Amino acid sequence: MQTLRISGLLLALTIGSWTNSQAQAPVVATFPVGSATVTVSEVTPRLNVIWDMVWGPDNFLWITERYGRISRVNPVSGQVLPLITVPDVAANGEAGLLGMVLHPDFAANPYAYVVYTYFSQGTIKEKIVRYTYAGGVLSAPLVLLSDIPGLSGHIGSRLIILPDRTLLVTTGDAHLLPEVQNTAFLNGKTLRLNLDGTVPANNPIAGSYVYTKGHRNSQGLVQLPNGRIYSSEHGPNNDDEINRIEAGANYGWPDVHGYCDLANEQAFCAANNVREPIMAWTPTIAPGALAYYDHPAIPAWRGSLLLAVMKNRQLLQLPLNAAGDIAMPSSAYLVNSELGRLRAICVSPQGKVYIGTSNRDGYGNPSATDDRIVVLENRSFTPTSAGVQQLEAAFALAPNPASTQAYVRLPAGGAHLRVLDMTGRSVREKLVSGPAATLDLVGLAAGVYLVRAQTTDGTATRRLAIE
Ligand SMILES: [Ca+2]
Ligand SMILES: [Ca+2]
Repeated sequence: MQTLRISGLLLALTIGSWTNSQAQAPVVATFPVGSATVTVSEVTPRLNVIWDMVWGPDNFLWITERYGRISRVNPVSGQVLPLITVPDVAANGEAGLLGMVLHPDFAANPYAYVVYTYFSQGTIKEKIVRYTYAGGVLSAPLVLLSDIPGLSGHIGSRLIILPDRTLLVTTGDAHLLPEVQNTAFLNGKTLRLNLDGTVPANNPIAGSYVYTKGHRNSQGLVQLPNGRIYSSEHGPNNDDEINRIEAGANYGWPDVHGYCDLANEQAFCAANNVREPIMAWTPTIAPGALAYYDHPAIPAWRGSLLLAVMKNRQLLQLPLNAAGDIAMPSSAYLVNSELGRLRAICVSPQGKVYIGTSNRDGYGNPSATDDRIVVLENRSFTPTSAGVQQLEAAFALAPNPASTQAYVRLPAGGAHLRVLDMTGRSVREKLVSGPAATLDLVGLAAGVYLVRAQTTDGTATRRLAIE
């Protein structure tokens, strides 16, 4: 029995009982992913444009609906527990209540951060507000940043909190194109804030919230455990994008669409140090939220971005290579399924993928039960022992790619390390008795290897590129 105390709310839950009750939910679809079978079943129906969905420290889904409501959803029973309907949300066209993130130390700092549009002197603006959770409600709004140029479309906006406890926020261009390349304006940017709303001292431009510029309408944002940040972005009639977000970079809009491949774009890109997307789609697909999957429950998805897609009605798996680029081919699931437009996505600690549909957003054909949350899971997966979970959590290699040596982090008791080449042949071995070691790589040819750590509990494997 795992017990969590959160803001005076005592939640006792037994992980095992979930699996049993979840298995009884009616099946919407099944499909193969590698050797696994993924089963899709409904968690809860009759919501209204699920814009964001995050896994809470209480093991509930926390969701925003675009018209303004924030709720906790029991992932087992599907029960929706409303927390608040934000009173000043301007839900107009694509605008409304958008992204949400919870404080990573929620027990000590029970805060939900949301971004939404509101009316200010007759025009739509966007703001970032912190709410405090207590007693089953969100209250005490604290505005961190307001007056971001807004509109009824092209307003982003997804939030994440980085390990240094700063907040990243994507803003859309709000159709104010001359402002997008101008760092004096906050639209068409990724912004970085301290959690009290002040500007971080180490932002790329002193005194400015702007972290990156040149974005059109970014509605997906995720950081991987290795620190890399990815965003998804809507293009016009061409060039939807996946970008690697790096401090101070320029992503080209509106002068560059997708890659720097046209003559006029090449000139602009060279003069302005434009960062090209790592993937672009023409015709467009309308990319929604991004998640990162790296759980053993669905092995063929490990190390991949998962992208919820609206217009093209599918879930895309974008496998990443060691350099952080997308390793083609990508795989599409739930294409034109009865679920329709997919917008919100999150992965639970048990390796289940939760998706929220967006059929009531004005672009879809909603059914009576839309919008819905569904869960994608490998029902045959048996969670591994606590020892293997500790090994999986601790085992890490750096740098990656490496050249002459790699530093290895392991559980306290160490492990037997083997470096395997792509034929599975062991090319180096080392017995390690503590939580850290150095692997000597001198003499190994450049390429991709597997590093396997074996303990008495089991094994874990990581990819290592040697350059
Ligand atoms: Ca771009
Ligand atoms: Ca182009």
